[in-house]
Amino acid sequence: MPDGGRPRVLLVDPYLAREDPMERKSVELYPSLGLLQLGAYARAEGCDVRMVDLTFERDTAPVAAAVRAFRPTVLGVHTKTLTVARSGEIAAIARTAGVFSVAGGPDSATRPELYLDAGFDLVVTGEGEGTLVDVARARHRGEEAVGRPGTVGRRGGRTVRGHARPFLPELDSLPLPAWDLLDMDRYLGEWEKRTGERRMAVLTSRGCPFDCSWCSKPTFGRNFRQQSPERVIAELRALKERYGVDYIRFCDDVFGISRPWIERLLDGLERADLRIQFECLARVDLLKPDLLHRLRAAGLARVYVGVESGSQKMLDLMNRGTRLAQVERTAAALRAEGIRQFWFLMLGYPGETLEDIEATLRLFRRFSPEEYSVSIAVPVPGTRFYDAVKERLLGHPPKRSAGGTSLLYEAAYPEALYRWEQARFGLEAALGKARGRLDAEVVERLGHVADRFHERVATPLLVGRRPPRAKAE
Ligand code: B12
Ligand code: SF4
Repeated sequence: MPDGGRPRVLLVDPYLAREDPMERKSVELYPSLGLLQLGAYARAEGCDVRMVDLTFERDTAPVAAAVRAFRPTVLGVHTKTLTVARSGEIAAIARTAGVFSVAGGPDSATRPELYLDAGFDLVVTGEGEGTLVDVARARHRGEEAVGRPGTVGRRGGRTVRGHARPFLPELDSLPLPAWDLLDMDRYLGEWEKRTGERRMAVLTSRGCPFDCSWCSKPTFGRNFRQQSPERVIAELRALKERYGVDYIRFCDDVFGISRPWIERLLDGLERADLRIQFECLARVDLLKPDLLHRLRAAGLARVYVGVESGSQKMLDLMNRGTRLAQVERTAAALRAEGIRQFWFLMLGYPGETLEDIEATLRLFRRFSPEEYSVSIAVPVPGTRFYDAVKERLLGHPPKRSAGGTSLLYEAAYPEALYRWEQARFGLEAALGKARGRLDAEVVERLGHVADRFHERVATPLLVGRRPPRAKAE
């Protein structure tokens, strides 16, 4: 039924940081930029918007309270694999209160049926801004929302998929994220306590044109759009002036895909005299040494690089599109510039043998990145990797899609081998740190003992007699 006034939209982030062991370890507290952007857009389009962010809460009680107080036309939940169970709880709260609930975000876009089964009235797949407002207006007018573009819902027990909604043509037309919907002081205060910096996340683009076999890109796929450098600078300025932000995490899938774009951004930053440090995720093929030099001067403090493997064969099997020579050039240039490097490494991708893992360890040893994460390959639904191994899944679904701490499909070797290999990287990192401090000969000897133990004891014990499978995708 139409309820007068404006459509009311309640956005919910179901993520509870206290339940995430990874978060406790690695301190990455940033709000969902998707929700902030949705909130800003819906408000600009005439909706009354509130947000409940569970990040620092104990349970879902604040959602129930907000539903009672605000009586939303639509309650929208941001979904990730990690939070699927809590999203279901929130759908139940909405249902009990007679409120129309919508799921959106990467997980529900990949498996909408699961969310409909869990009690959501509708799933928004793909870019959410236009669809959320369309659905809120329809509900406000008392109209049916199932079947509208960009949605999946059910009618009479049958699943109904609306047409795909086209992407927004122009990212610059989006309003600045609605930071005021959040407890910004809490986020910034947490960072300040831990690092001394007031850190916030910013996006300059949507999508990624590359095509790595294991990468899930349910929302934007390979469609790649950028904001103008001028718009990015306006956002940085607003964060600095309104909230005292002095450190930015650029959250783009890949930062600085276009060289002319990044040159314009750097020119603009110089002129704006903003003095903000930043970090980003980038590809080794794009980070040319001369660019790194300019980025360093502009405030680049840390780069996340998807090195993934020290074996060219594996990089090719993953369809990474990168060369080992590029990894080496970039790692050396980052070191020379004094920029911290965080390497992502992956073990257990189909086709990988013990020799390939050794090659990765050798590369790691050679460059000793300041930080790293070495995960066991996670077959995420919707990827070519998943399709290649879906007959060999081990039956315990990932609690977190980016966990990477257990083996989720029957790979070439048993899980224990990969866990042991992860421990070897840990040891190697410790030796790398010890190199500058302890007697070099002692460190080398320790490394040698560990290698011998690996060859003579651990590998025969853990690999057993199972022959490695060489089957790739
Ligand atoms: C930035 C980022 C982070 C940041 C900030 C996270 C946060 N608070 O959301 C940090 C580094 C902290 C992070 C952590 C994690 N992340 Co992360 N992250 C990203 C990244 C690179 C960008 C997210 C983003 O801002 N996108 C841009 C916005 C505009 O898009 P969006 O969020 O998808 O929202 C749009 C639509 O999906 C839709 N939408 C979204 N929500 C809703 C809700 C409603 C109601 C509606 C209608 C529409 C809608 O509309 C939005 C606007 O168009 C994505 C990859 C990606 N490209 O999306 C991974 C990604 C979201 N992360 C992922 C994962 C797994 C994690 C972790 C679980 C990792 C871990 N710890 O193990 C944690 C979870 C922490 C958390 N707080 O939830 C996965 C999620 C996969 C999945 N199926 O769950 C992704 C997709 C990466 C991947 N390919 O594996 N992450
Ligand atoms: S892994 Fe990174 S570079 Fe590769 S397709 Fe995904 S987002 Fe793009």
